[in-house]
Amino acid sequence: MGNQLQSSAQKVQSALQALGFPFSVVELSASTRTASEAASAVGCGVAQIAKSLVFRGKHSHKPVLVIVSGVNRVDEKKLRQLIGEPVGKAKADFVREQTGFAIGGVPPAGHVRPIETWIDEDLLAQEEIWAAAGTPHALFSLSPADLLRLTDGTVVDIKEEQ
Ligand code: 5CA
Repeated sequence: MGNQLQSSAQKVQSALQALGFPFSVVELSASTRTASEAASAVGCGVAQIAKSLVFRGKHSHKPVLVIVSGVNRVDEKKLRQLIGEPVGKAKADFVREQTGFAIGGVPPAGHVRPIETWIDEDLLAQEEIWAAAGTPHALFSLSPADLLRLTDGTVVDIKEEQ
């Protein structure tokens, strides 16, 4: 049977189970720290990687999670329009405090507290996507429809135009 997961990956696996999802976290020896590394590690396209990026409202200081396709960048002006205040990229310690996970392994759900979540519409064009599962060596796969159910996120046009 499978090997034991590292504790942060196990935290994600347990959270997924508790939320009623059957996804299996897989741990790879290769790095999955970046979207392109993650895509190479599982043999999928970079567009199929769901990056979970944390931003911070500049006035409210509230965390905002944006889940974007691995090939896209978040347009902070579009995010500002959506949440009604300017945003900045969260610093590493804020990410850990708000999600319970370190950058490079932030999952789309299973955080220490609920986070307002926005989802890049481009992810819906994929049949299968892969998301981080707590560590820079752990991922799980799911459909875009499951990502919506898992995160209760809102699908939006959020990418920077090239
Ligand atoms: N495991 C991979 C694939 S799912 C992953 O987590 N990728 S990621 O893109 O969602 O997370 C890495 C992101 O963290 C980078 O895109 C970058 O935007 C952000 N990041 C990296 N270093 C820092 C830093 N020092 N401060 C703030 N954000 C950072």
